[in-house]
Amino acid sequence: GLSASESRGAFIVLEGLDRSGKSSQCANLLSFLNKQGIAAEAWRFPDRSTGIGNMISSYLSSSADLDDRTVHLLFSANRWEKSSLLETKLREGTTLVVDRYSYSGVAFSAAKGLDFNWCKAPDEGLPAADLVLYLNISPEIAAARGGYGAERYENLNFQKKVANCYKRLQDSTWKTIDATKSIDDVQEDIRKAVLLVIAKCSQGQELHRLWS
Ligand code: Z5A
Ligand code: MG
Repeated sequence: GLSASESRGAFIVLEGLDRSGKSSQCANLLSFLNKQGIAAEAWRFPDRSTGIGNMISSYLSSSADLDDRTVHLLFSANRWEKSSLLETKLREGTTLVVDRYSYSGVAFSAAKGLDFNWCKAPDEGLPAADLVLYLNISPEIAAARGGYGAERYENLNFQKKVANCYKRLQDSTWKTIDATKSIDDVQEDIRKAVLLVIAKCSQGQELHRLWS
């Protein structure tokens, strides 16, 4: 683990329903941070580049059918396989802007009907985000945006269940962002919150672990 007082990068996660704008905001945030001279990388989960990520990808595109618990554990394993690199990056002072993380893992699987605490268990002990930016939008407004409907979970009823599960995960590290504003206005709100957390982490804020 990281001792208090050691300067490090911040672990920022963007969460929210499908089409809430996470990927667009991550890309904008990364170029903003880099322009400010802040060392930062953009990551995303699932990381489809690994062997496990490949299995997840074919499941999401519906070309492979997997049991719900099996796919849940694959998503979790996909985070564990990246976790030591993730910690190394933070310790080296790199801020990570991460598009989805364990919070998606729990929200999506619990929305399918799996037990909420069972869903949390495999991610216990992973690095916890310093800041979770929850891009808040109704499933109806999100569905009206481009590209909706291509993958497995993209239907209104399911997205409503996901939103309820996200609510149960919120703690003091979460900041709710109004994702119905324009892309630029959402980005403004995100930058303010992110710069504060980056400053705290550079002063040595301790890295926490899920789920504490
Ligand atoms: N999943 C899981 O089950 N378990 C896990 O552990 C994890 C994930 C980690 C793949 O995710 C699926 O995996 C996902 C959860 C599940 N479920 N599904 N389906 P993904 O991250 O690969 O999903 P995605 O396809 O990249 O996109 P997304 O997340 O659905 O969208 P987004 O990144 O939030 O939005 P966007 O791509 O930035 O924007 C969407 C569109 O809206 C685009 O046309 C934008 O130009 C437009 N947009 C964005 N912002 C705005 C604003 N402010 N106004 C108007 N229009 C906007
Ligand atoms: Mg996305």
